[in-house]
Amino acid sequence: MTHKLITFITTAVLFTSAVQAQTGISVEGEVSRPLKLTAADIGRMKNVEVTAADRDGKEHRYSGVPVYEILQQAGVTLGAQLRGENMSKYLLVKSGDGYEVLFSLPELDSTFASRVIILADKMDGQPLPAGKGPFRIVVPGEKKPARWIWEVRSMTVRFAKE
Ligand SMILES: Nc1nc2c(c(=O)[nH]1)N[C@H]1C(S)=C(S)[C@@H](COP(=O)(O)O)O[C@H]1N2
Ligand SMILES: [Mo]
Repeated sequence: MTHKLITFITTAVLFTSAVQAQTGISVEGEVSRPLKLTAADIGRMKNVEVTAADRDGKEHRYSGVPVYEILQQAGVTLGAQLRGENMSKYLLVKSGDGYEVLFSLPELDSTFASRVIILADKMDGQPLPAGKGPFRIVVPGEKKPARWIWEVRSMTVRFAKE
């Protein structure tokens, strides 16, 4: 191989992994199976649609993966296991711009919560607008969208218990 070709391939590989690192989401902390989810992995998971009002009170249809599906895949203590000391675990979601938001596990668990909090990748059938994606948490039924964290990079489960 010529030097130029090797340089080209190396650059292509580095670029591809940089893009994947940007769009992928890691699930870590108090999980039995840490995950590095690519956009393709997320695309294969259960997809749901919710309707929620944005900051201006305008309703939109958002679709994506229920956060509990992702946590279940990572082996987080949900469902029948969400009891005792596990009741003091929380999920911290981090974004590329340093913004971080917190959820308790019961508000994400389908056996507790009647609303479904999702990791959205579409609004009204279209990919999320530039700067608000590629993945954004959407919390239906909340009066302000401050927890609708965009550019999601990681989800970390931890114990708050002292
Ligand atoms: N990554 C990230 N997500 C974020 C924020 C932020 O600063 N960074 N701001 C939040 C706040 S405080 C609000 S009110 C909404 C605003 O969303 P909008 O710009 O789509 O109306 O996004 C939330 N998601
Ligand atoms: Mo806000």
